[in-house]
Amino acid sequence: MCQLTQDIGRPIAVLMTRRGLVQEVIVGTDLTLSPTTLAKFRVGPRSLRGLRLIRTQLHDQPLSQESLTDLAFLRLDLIGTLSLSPGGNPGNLYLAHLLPSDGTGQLCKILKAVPFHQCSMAFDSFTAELEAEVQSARGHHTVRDGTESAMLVSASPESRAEQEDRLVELAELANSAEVTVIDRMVQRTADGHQRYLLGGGKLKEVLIQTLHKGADMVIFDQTLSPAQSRAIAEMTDIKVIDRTQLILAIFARRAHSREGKVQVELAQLHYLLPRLSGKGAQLSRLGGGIGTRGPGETKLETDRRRIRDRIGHLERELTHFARHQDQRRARRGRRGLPVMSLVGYTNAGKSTLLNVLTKSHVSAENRVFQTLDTTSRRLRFPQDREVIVTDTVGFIRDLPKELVGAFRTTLEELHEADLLLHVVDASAADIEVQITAVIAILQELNLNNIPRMLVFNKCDRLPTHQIEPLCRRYHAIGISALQPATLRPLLAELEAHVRSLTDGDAGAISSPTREDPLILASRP
Ligand SMILES: Nc1nc2c(ncn2[C@@H]2O[C@H](COP(=O)(O)OP(=O)(O)OP(=O)(O)O)[C@@H](O)[C@H]2O)c(=O)[nH]1
Ligand SMILES: [Mg+2]
Repeated sequence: MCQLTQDIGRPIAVLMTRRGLVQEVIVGTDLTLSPTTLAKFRVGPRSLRGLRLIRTQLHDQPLSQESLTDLAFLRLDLIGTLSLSPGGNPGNLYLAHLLPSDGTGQLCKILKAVPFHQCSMAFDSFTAELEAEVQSARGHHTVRDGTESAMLVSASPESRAEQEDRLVELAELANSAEVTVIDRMVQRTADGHQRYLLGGGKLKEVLIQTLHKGADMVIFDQTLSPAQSRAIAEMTDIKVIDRTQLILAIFARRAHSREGKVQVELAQLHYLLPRLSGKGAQLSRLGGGIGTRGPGETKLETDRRRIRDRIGHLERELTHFARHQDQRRARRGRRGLPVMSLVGYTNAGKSTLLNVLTKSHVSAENRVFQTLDTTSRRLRFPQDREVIVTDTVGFIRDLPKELVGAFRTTLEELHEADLLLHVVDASAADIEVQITAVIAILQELNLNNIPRMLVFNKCDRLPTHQIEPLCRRYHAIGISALQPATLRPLLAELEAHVRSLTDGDAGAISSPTREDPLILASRP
């Protein structure tokens, strides 16, 4: 190699396997590897690529920053530069290798330069040991067997603080999908219309950190356009998904009823369809989502047409469900019972409230999107008045449009409500954001002409002196679903409303809520 370099006056690089088989020879300074090589030697989480790169250089100098970036980004076993001594003989050898993630942030180690003929490194045993260390290193994170881990990334023009707030919510979503968060990265970008959502160099940095920390995937808080998804998949082997896919994955896990499953699969297919022009391997990463749920790899081998057919089939199935729902509603309507629907941000405590109001046992847990299916229960007031209380899927800001579309039938039930109880987690840090997000979705669903009552839940978590002023500011009724005694004012309010409905006296909602712009006393 040194002789040839001397002859042609340009550096030469060879890329070889652990057994010493040369895979590529690159002449010149541009070290871009061919996609065929990269596809043949894929790098998984916590592994090295199984390739080492040795190149010559005309002048004796240490490894460049670019070489070290290549080492980290390509996860090479080892990188080395061999300098030419005068006369074209091998001179100094500069070597560097990756380091296992140990929490120090140190990515790689540069070895002391040695004259080529004095290099005593046994590559075989060295790489085997290094790979073993890399595989066992997971920093201080414990990731349960069979689950995945992720690096969370936000890249937007919003302030750092705003982005960090959003990442808190993204981490809750990840938690709900049983994905362990390894680390978070925030990047302020000028505008979101880039090839990769964030600059190419920054993306490389994100991917290097993800590989270094041994995370299984990157989750972006922002929606990746189909073009961005494809561009990123071309650049890396790592699974890169966005918030929408994460939410879809949670829904896929939680859907129990046939109807719920159909709705989720529809949403996933609608998300996938525009992203379906990539090649096989990319495609599987795009559609893979989390775990094995969602349209799996085998299904993805089908072409767009088959997916369209499937969408058509599922949509017909949904229409069938919708018809059944109409019948159910008609039955209920005949009984003439008023319907009160619990709506609100996910994890606000809707199911807990339904349970305590109606002495039921629907599942309520500290996990976003616990509820997907609608549940209806009777609530009996003294004087024999009865209402139906329904609990349904929670909302979240920037609810993926694929989901709104797919959950139309579930959400359509809300049109039957005589009153919407908007349940809010009063202890949430971003209560205003959550309220606004819910109202925006209600508007989008054309539900804003149904009378609405604002209920601040989890008041037990607030200092007592804050509860009253907070509720007054928003014209809300404060409760704690965990403390039944606190429900009295709410029950009184509800009963008054029911009386107004059954007695036809629409104005019976008592003050102080009457002037509340959020509460419309009656339907137009
Ligand atoms: N401290 C406190 N916790 C509550 C209260 N109400 C509910 N929670 C807790 O909040 C968590 C979420 O409650 P859920 O009833 O599942 O909330 P949800 O609105 O139905 O949530 P999704 O179905 O995921 O949209 C659970 O861990 C509840 O125990 C409350 O008044 N005080
Ligand atoms: Mg619930």
